[in-house]
Amino acid sequence: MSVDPWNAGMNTPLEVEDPEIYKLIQQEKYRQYSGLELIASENFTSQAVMEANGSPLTNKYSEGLPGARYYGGNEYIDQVENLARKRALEAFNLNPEEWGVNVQPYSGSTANFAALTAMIQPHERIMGLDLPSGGHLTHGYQTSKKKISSTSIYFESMPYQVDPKTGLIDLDRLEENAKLFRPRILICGASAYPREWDYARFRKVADQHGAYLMCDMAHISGLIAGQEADSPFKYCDVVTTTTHKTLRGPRAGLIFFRRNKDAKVEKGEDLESRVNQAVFPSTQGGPHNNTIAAVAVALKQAASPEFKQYAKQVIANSRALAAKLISHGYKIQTDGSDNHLILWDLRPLKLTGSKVERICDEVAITLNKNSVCGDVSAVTPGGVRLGTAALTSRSFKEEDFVKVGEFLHRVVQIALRVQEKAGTKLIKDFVAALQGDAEAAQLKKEVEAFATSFPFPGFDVKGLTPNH
Ligand code: DSN
Repeated sequence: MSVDPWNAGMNTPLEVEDPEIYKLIQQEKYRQYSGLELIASENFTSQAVMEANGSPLTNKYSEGLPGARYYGGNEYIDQVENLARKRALEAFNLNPEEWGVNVQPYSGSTANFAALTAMIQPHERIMGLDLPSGGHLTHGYQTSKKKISSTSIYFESMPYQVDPKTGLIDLDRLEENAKLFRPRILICGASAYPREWDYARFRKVADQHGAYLMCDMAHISGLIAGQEADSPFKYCDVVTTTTHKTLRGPRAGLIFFRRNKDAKVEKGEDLESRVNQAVFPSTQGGPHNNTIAAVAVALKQAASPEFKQYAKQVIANSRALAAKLISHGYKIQTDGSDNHLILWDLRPLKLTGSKVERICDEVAITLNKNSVCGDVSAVTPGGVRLGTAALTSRSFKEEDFVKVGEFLHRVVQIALRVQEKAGTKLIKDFVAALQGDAEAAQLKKEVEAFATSFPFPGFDVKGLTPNH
């Protein structure tokens, strides 16, 4: 059968149709496989999740909710979204009489903005953990010069912080400041906080001001689903999460809301209706149905007994890595970790996070620079953030993380030597001095040999090479 010219290529595999993009995908696969992935917000999702994510569900518009769409043809899409909603509640052991969930947010930032939009009016007040203390941009981040996040542009924000001496959230100061600021929403949850949350205390503070308590559990939602971290659901009114960090799904967001929160208000004005309206039509258009299907798959996996074992191992690995770094005399914020992440304070070594991140990139270790408590500038943070979720998905155990700690120790030795050679503190001189460094090249070889000796989930790594 002849093909119309405008349809040429529509049934051609990617490799043939667009070799440039195909090659870049292959190279990125090799990078993921051959390196040590320590970014605390990343993970490796499963083959089943990726199949659903790459499915023809991407072709469908379905604005609205199951059973009440603005477009026809949603018979199967409704079933997919209903399954995702049911599984989301099951994964977190929630009673559907008490909790509902919207599974349409495109990601964590949009979920958070929609959640705030649902609960309060523009210019009402929010309190979240300050970004340099480990909070997320969307918890109201602003600097003294500029309102950075839309959550500080459209709402009035006052942060709470960690105690610069202990690295722990200063709850007494939070409570004191809340008495002056009188927030309408108190936000708990963070992007870089290695310890458990005292949700009961947060609830107490919220109640002193008749405020909503919202938790952004994005980083630890997999640990909560695996019942290896305290659950915020007992205390919160709204809980948001991304689905691709410790939860190990595709990139997306969820908003859980209490069904009985505003029992006395008129139908259509209750929290459930407001959350659903805030997602669509207030802040989003058509849901990404392929992603919602992939989220449903990930949530099924997260409810399994094996996932509980995974969550347990993630934490055991994090503790093993923290202990290894401490054994080398390094400073870890809060001196350890209760979850999947570690904040490594490099300031006692007179190194910056940017330099260590740069060398790690050179030797196939991926992590990110991060503020540590007491940092004055967010532009040149004094530490790095490490996470164990991704490598645990590659079957790394405690002893493997001890080896990762050894590699990181060698990175620091190289960084100190290169900094000395550079002669200045400037990153450009540091990068120049790193060029052609034989010790870094040797370390990269060893890191890659180590990383490629582990299994890789989600896709076939056979035949992958650095160039294709
Ligand atoms: N960018 C994510 C993180 O790294 O924590 C949060 O959105």
